[in-house]
Amino acid sequence: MRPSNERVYWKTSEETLPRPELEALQLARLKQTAARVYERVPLYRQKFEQAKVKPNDILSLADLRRLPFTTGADLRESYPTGMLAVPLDETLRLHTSSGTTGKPKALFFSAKDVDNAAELIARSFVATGMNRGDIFQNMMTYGLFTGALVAHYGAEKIGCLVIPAGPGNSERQLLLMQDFRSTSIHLTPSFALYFADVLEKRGINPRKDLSLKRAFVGAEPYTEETRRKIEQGLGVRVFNSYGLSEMNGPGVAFECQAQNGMHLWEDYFLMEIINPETGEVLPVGEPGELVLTTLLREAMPILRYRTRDITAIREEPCSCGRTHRRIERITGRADDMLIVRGVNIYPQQIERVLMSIPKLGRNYLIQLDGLDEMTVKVELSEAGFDGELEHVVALQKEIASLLKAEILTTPRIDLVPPGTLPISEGKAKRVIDNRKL
Ligand code: DLL
Repeated sequence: MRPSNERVYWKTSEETLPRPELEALQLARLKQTAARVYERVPLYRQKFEQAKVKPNDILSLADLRRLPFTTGADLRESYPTGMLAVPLDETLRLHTSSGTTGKPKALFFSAKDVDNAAELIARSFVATGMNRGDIFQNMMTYGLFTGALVAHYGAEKIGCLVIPAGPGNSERQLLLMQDFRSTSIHLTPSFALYFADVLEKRGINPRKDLSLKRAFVGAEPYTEETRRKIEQGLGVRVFNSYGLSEMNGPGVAFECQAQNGMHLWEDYFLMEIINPETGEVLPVGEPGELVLTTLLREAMPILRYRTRDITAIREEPCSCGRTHRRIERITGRADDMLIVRGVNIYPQQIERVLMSIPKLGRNYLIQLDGLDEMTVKVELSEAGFDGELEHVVALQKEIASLLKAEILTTPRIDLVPPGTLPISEGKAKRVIDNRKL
């Protein structure tokens, strides 16, 4: 039954604002944000002085380029409270993001920030067709990670029943899904792939036995091939969800029903694409590193944050009517790039190949040893393979040659039985680089 109050937009006027008005709003908010950090955050005062720029110098959106970048290192060095723009007692929530090295980043939210983060998720979910009446099973990690909590409040705002399942415990997930008829789930691509294995093993046909309609999948990079595997395995439409703790968490950019890039919510964030090596701003459409500026953050505004995520901006209008421009699927992080025998390789290139081979399962691992020896370990699929030695060798050869065409190097292929590689409930660790040890 379709609920009578089904919405197409969460807030129509905000999402369909004509571009000139949207840009005027961005400029006003940028000016306020720059003035706020200049007055209140010593790190920014210092950066502005070094760049010989004052908040009043911002006269147009193009002047954004005159402002300094912020990096992950800035956030770590300001840990715990160095980047706060409000007194601590005006903050309401703390999330952290731990990178691969060193101190975590502490991200503070004011009451308004908490509400805005929920607004953006509500807006994102509604853009996928979720509405009051939908049952939202949140399979992201609750805690310091932004993924679950931010989405939780957004779904409640819409008026959905929210099941705060958290990740893991697949049997319980399945029980909840069956008994409460969850229609929408939120999880990482690696957990989604694993959960698809669980359903297959249990002989569950998700399209017949479950009520799932859609999965919001994000928090780590994945490919179109992986999206298709998840869609088949869980019987859902997968919507790509992009965000980062430094910018609230999830709800920064989200696919709408047109599923052709992710709308980046431009009334809350300014986006730029830069050359990750030189910092030069690139023309719209060219791929490079995404740089984001918060426009409404109170507790911790951040200017020109270097996300390290590689994508491109799309500015052609979307059939959904939203005027916020889109970004393409993230192809990887600048930091994830592997150099193997002199060739630059992103793990997603390997994933794309593996996920397109039906005889392979859904879990894989890339290992680097010694002098650039690469081994790709991948599970065989439950159904698609008989295990005959001859067939194993032929399959290994096929994978190696497909990979060679993609990454210009021939890795060793280790085919392993289904269910034998480490499973991941949150963000997967797909690369083990023993070369650095
Ligand atoms: O992962 C926030 C989030 C939670 C997004 C739930 C979506 C869903 P962090 O832990 O700070 O925050 O990690 C942010 O994860 O810079 C990207 O490298 C990566 N990432 C997040 N979403 C996607 C996506 C959350 N859809 C970092 N595609 C980001 C590719 C993604 N990478």
